[in-house]
Formats: sequence, C-alpha cells, structure tokens
Amino acid sequence: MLGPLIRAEVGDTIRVVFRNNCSFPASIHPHGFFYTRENEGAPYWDGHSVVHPGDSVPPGGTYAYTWKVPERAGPGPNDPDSILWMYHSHVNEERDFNSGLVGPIIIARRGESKPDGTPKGVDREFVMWFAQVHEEDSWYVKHNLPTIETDHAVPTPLTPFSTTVTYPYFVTFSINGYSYSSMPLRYLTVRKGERVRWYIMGGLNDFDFHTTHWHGNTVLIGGMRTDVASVAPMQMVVAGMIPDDVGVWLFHCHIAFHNEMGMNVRYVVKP
Ligand SMILES: [Cu+2]
Repeated sequence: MLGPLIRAEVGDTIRVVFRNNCSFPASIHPHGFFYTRENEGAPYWDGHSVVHPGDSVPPGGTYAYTWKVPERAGPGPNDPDSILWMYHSHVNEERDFNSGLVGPIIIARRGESKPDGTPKGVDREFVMWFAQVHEEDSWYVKHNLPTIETDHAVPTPLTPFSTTVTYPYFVTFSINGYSYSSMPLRYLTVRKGERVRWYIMGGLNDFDFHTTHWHGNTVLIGGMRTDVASVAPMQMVVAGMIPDDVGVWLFHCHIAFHNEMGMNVRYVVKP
C-alpha cells in the first residue's frame, strides 16, 4: 500500500518513466499538476480519435509522463509550506485502487524545501492513507481469496454487543495497509515540541469517508484548531502538530464501526 513518494516544489517539471510490471494494464494519473491530455493517464470517452498511450500502459509496457508544477499546483494562501497531492492508476479505477496502485505527492512552495526535498520548517512528516479496501475488487482477487479469510481473521460477529451484524471478510479498514494498530510504533514516533506535518488522504470505495482523530494532541488545519480531520474519498488534508503531550496515543477513524473494524494506529511522543 502506497507507492513511492514524489516530491517537488513550485516551478519544477516532473518526469516519471513508468514501466508496468503488473499483469494488467495500468497508468499514473496525478492530481494537482498541470498536464496535457497525453500526460493525464486516464482513458475516458472524450471524442478523441487519437489514442493516448499513457492512458493505459499494457503489461510490460513503458510510458514517460511529464507534469508541470505551476503556482496553482503549490500551497495556497492558507496552506502550510507544503501540501499533499496523490497519484493513482486510472485504467480500471476501482480494481487498480483495490490492488494498491495509489501513491502520495508532496509539493513545497518555491525555495521552501531542503536539499533532500523535504520542506523547511518541518521536523517530521507522515502520510496517512485511510482506506476501506475491497479485496474482492482487486486484480489479485483470485490469488487472494483462498486464504483471505484466515489472513484477516475478522471476528464475526464484530463486537460482543453485536449479535447480528456481520461484514464481508474481504473488506479491510486500513491505514497505509495496517489494521488493528499493527503499524510498528517506530513508524510514527516524534519528540515533544517537534514540528510535525500530517498528510491525510482517503480511499475511493463506497463509504471511504473518515474522521481521523488524534488522541493526546491537537492540530491546525488551515489555521483552525481541531483534533479531528475529515476526508471524503480521495480528499487530501494537511494538519500541523506541535506535540506537547508525551505518551503512546491512539490515532483512529472516529466512525465507530470503522474503528471497530481496525482503522487505527498508535503514535509515540517522546520527551
Ligand atoms: Cu472511517
């Protein structure tokens, strides 16, 4: 879950050479950038008689995408100095997504990134993808189904107080592919007083609406104080945190059912 992170700052031009090593056609469709139709990476009925090879790259095929990062692809007036976009395969959107072909893009203001590409003024960055994954819609469904029930070990009924509710075992409520706080703590460890930037995004399945809640600390989103960020399908939100509360804290979807289904991780604030 989550492809390689692409970083750039305003004024850059990005070139990605995509080789499709999957067994099915795939593409890279980015959000936010300035691109021509040839570099959009999405087949749809647009009346063109011209075939755009980047719309659907066959297995074993290669295509080079070029995207520009003008001012309007960078942070807006109320944004912090870097923002989140993402890319995903857009050939068979639902199957591609449920096969994990989604990745993050972080764009900084011009001159506001360090030599390694990370934004200035930030000590720690985290990309958190809250995704309701339907494995029955994955390209790998035939491969995965024989073992998926035991792999996931989802209890049925879900909770002690629920006697009738069941949920298909092939649906997983995950954060970056982890469920039930199984993400290693070392991935989400910060120190008190550090400037932490959280990039949050949602999946694209039917009810991929999430209210992501940090225990222990608060954040600023667009200059407003909260401890809950909302993401609708494929929406992207940036939250800034300066943790002051030391401990191991829950970070979870506040939709109770999603949380019961495992949509949670823990993050660590060290002294
Ligand atoms: Cu949720």
